[in-house]
Amino acid sequence: SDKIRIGLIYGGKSGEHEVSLQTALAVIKAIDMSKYDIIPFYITKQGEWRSGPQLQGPPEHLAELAFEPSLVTDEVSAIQPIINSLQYANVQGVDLNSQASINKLDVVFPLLHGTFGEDGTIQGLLEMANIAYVGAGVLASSVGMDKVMMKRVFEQEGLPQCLFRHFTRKQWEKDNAYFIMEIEVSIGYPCFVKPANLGSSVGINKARNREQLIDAVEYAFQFDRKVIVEENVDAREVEVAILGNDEPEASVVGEVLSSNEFYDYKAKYVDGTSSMVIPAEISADISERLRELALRAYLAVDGSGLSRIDFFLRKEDNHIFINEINTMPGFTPFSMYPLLWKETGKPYAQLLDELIVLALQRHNEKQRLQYSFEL
Ligand code: G1L
Repeated sequence: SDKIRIGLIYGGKSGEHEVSLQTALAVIKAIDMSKYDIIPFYITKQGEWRSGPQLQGPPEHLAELAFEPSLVTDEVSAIQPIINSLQYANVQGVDLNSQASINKLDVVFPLLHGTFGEDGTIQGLLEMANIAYVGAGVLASSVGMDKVMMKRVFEQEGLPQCLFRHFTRKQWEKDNAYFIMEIEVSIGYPCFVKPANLGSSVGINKARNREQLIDAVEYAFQFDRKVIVEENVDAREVEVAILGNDEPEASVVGEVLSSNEFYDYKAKYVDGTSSMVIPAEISADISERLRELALRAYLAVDGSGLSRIDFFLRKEDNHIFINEINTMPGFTPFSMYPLLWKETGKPYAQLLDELIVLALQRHNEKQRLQYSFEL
């Protein structure tokens, strides 16, 4: 057929495996099958790639997306040879374009979260295979995944952020007294301790005193070799959705109401557990300022496709702090990102259409670039 062939990559090794499956199902249900063919690629929790047959319609149950090895069809050849090729040392010698089957895909949705999918690794794989994909590229994905790098980029762009300190495990082991002193003098208690590189809230703790700080740091080091300690701000949490490549657009502002200290992984990704107010009840001035800052943050990390930008709005004086950019936001029709666009006038199916166009545009522009020159 002359339909656009869409690959969906979902599942994965990370803790967000189920969320990824739910997101894939939501995309399959909403996408216009008269315009697109859907080819699913399921990654097991063990990291094994399993390609299913082209879908004829949405499956009735989530479990149908988690293919058993026996159901794996011929199309497993679509991506496995690329993975295999890349695993060989001689990457240069592999002609990725000769893997004809993968090139049958027009666009891929990498619906993966965590240290394998959101940090730029799957994006890099798709770049090397020369396949168009939806969302942030390698650079924006990895900057967005590392809180320290993200904050450096934001700082350079002059975006307002809360106070923070960071260190590696080695630095901490060598001189924790120094870091404790620094944190106590500049940030104070309570403060938040986080692994630098996890998308969700795993490994995060609030420390109210020195003893809790030390415990929280040791705990966070179980999840990353870099840890970041942040100031506690008594604030509302507001978010803006960004869509586009070089000329991105900002949505209306939404607010997350969380009774928790910090809204946890479940509330963040599993829909319905945290309540949202869209549009947020804030003044037009603050809303404009937030949207402008969100666009600057997006351009600063060289975003493409989409991102959700999260802010703190300090209760006492409405001071704005940028918290983070999320290049792979929650993405079911009931998640903040799609709801922000719905309120702004773009329903979910249209959002999918536009993301696909953006992916193809970026890919086509890249094809025109010259990667070497002849003398
Ligand atoms: F493909 C998009 F559109 F770029 C994309 C990819 C991934 C949008 C949203 C997400 N989000 C997720 O995959 C997740 C937050 C559900 C993690 Cl599993």
